[in-house]
Amino acid sequence: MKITIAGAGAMGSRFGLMLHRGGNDVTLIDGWPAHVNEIKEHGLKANYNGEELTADLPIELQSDISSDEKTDLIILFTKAMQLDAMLQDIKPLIADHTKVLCLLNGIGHEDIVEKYVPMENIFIGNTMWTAGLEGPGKVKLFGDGSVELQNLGHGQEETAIALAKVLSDSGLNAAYSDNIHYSIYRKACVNGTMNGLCTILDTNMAGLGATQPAHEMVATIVNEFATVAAHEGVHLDVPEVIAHVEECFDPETIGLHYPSMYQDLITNHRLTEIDYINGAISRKGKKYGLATPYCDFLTQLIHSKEEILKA
Ligand code: NAD
Ligand code: AOT
Repeated sequence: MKITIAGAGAMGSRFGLMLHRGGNDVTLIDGWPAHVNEIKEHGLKANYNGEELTADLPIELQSDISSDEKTDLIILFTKAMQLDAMLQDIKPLIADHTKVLCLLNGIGHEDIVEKYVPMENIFIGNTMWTAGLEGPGKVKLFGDGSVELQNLGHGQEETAIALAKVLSDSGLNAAYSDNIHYSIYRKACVNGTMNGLCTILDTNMAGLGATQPAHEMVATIVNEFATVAAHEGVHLDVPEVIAHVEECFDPETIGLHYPSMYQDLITNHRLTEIDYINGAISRKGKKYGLATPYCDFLTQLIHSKEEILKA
C-alpha cells in the first residue's frame, strides 16, 4: 500500500517508521526545510525503544511536491494550525480512491479536511502513541500506544476496519471505533489536562500527578469537557475518563512523556494547539451558554506564555 505521511514531525515520523518497517511503501511530506534536508541526506534517525536506528525514507518538502503520483492513504499528522496549508499543498497526491486519516489531537479537524476530501474518503481518529522530535531528522520513540478510528462517510465501515488492520499489521495497535466522537472527546480530556498544565508547571505527566492539587484540577477540567460534549450529544463517563487521564501519571508507563505542547512552547518556543483543545471548549461553552472557567483560564495562561517566550 502506498502511504503518505503528511506532517512528518514527531508523530508522523513514528507512524512513518513503523509502517515502513511493516513493509509498506511510505513517503513523508513535511514543511520544515532543515528536517526534510536532513532526512534526504542522512535518513530518519530514531532512538526506537532504546535502539539507535536509521531508516531510509523518501521525504518531500510540502511546498515543493514534484510528483503527482497518487497515493492510497494519507495520514495527517501536522499540528492543528498547519493542517489547512498541508491539505492545500498535497492536493496533487489525492485521487478519487485516496483515503485520508486524520489523527491530530483536538476537536473539529474534520471541518478542514472536508474542504479537500470527499466525505466517503475521510477517516478520523485519535492515538495514545507518543513521540518526541529531538532536532531535524531525529526522533525519540518509547512506550506503547493505540489508535482508534472510524469512517466519517456512511457505508465505509469495512474500509475503516481494513485501515485499522493496515496499521495494526505494523504494530500500531489500531481498532475500529463505532463512536469516534466519544473517543476523540475522551482523548481531548487527556490533552486538555496534561498538555496545558504540564506546560505551565514545567513538568512531565508524572511530575504533575505527584502534586497535591492535580486530581482536583483534572476532575474540574474533565467536567468542563463533559458538559460541552453532552451539549453535542456525546455523554462522557466522567469517572472513567478521569481514571483514564490519571493513568498518564504512571512513570512506569507513560508518565515521563512531556506533552507535545510542552515540547512546542517550553523547548522550542513555538505556538501551541491550545485553541484546538481547551480553547475549543471555551469557544463552544460561550456559544452554548455553559461556564468553562478552567479551560478559559488555561487558554489565557498558555497564550500569555506564548507571548512571553515570543513563540
Ligand atoms: P511536531 O511539532 O513534531 O511536528 C508537526 C510539524 O511541525 C512537522 O511538520 C514538523 O516538521 C514541524 N516542526 C517541528 N519542530 C519544528 C521546529 N523546531 N521548527 C520548525 N518546524 C518544526 O508535531 P507532533 O508532536 O508530531 O504532533 C502532530 C499531531 O499529533 C498534533 O496534533 C499533536 O497534538 C498530536 N499528538 C502528538 C503526540 C506526541 O507525543 N508528540 C501524541 C499524540 C498526538
Ligand atoms: C499523550 N500525549 O497526546 C498521548 O503529547 O500531545 C501529546 C499527547 C497519549 C497519552 C498521554 C499523553
